[in-house]
Amino acid sequence: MATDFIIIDIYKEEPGLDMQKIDDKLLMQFFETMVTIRLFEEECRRQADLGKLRGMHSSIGQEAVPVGICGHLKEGDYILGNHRSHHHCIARGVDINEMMAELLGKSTGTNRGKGGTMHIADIDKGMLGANGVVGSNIPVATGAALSAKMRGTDNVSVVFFGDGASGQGVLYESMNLASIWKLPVIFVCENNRYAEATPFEYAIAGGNVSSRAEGFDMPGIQIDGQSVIEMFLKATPAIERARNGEGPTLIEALTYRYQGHFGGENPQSYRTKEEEEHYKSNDCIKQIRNYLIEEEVCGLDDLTRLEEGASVKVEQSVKFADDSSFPDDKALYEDVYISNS
Ligand SMILES: Cc1ncc(C[n+]2csc(CCOP(=O)(O)OP(=O)(O)O)c2C)c(N)n1
Repeated sequence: MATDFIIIDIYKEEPGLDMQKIDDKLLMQFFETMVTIRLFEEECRRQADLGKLRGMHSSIGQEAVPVGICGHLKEGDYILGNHRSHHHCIARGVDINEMMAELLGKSTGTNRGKGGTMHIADIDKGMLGANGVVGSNIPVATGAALSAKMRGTDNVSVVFFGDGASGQGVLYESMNLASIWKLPVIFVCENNRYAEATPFEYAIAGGNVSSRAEGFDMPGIQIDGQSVIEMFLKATPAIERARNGEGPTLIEALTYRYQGHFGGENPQSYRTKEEEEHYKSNDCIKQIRNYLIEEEVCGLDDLTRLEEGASVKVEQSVKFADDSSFPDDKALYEDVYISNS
């Protein structure tokens, strides 16, 4: 079994967990959103098994990362994702009916059924897009941060990418520009231990991503990505720094994907069952569920109500998608840009 992550904080003192900064209502919202993501992803798997949806990358296991970060965001803030972005979208409030319709190729989808799982975008909600090209949204997020700064707002831009994407040079070009221009961007690397079948211990020199921040004169911090409370609280200084015009931060969220790299990948011969069980035993939803009960934030019946509500909404998303039509043939010629040059 691969060694467990060792949480390090090379550049800055690790911010403590001040539970005063997180209220009960927000904790329950986190639980509800994480359950919605999990059920939505499980439903996507069923839809794929029925042959209605193709080639998705499941975010099950990683729910706490965007939920904790997006807990800080307000109107006008942007997020960008990657090929594994359903959890980013739901955490930012994208409508799951429109997401499911998009996944099923229907005209009522976020992208009118023409984008699919790796291109979900909802500009009004501040989700500027998922993207199938690894690393490609990192400079887009940096540009969005530049835009927020030039317009004189205190809005921030967050980009989620994987440990594999941290090998792309564009991350370092973006970090450099963001640092010299003090752009309000938060680079969030979701280190789920593998880029397809390649373990991060093999591919990442130095063994971690966060310490690379030091060379760009910005804070770099590792956060336990299986704890939504840690994700939220420890990301606070990064968000405040960006809003205050002090510049970017690199966050490495230590997490784990439970399913194969893509929908149909099975078995995952590059990792052991013991390792999978190790992470599942520390599951992010179980953790917050136990916390809410143990700390008497709410009762079991409240949690059941939230779970049932999420389940109904996910069921309705399939009905909404099934009842929607596929795009007309003439839609082929819509949203197409022609250059005369
Ligand atoms: C530029 C580019 N190179 C290669 C690929 C093929 N590819 C798709 S996902 C992936 C692995 C990405 O790993 P990581 O960034 O860690 O994200 P994860 O899948 O773990 O969420 C690769 C190599 C791609 N889509 N784009």
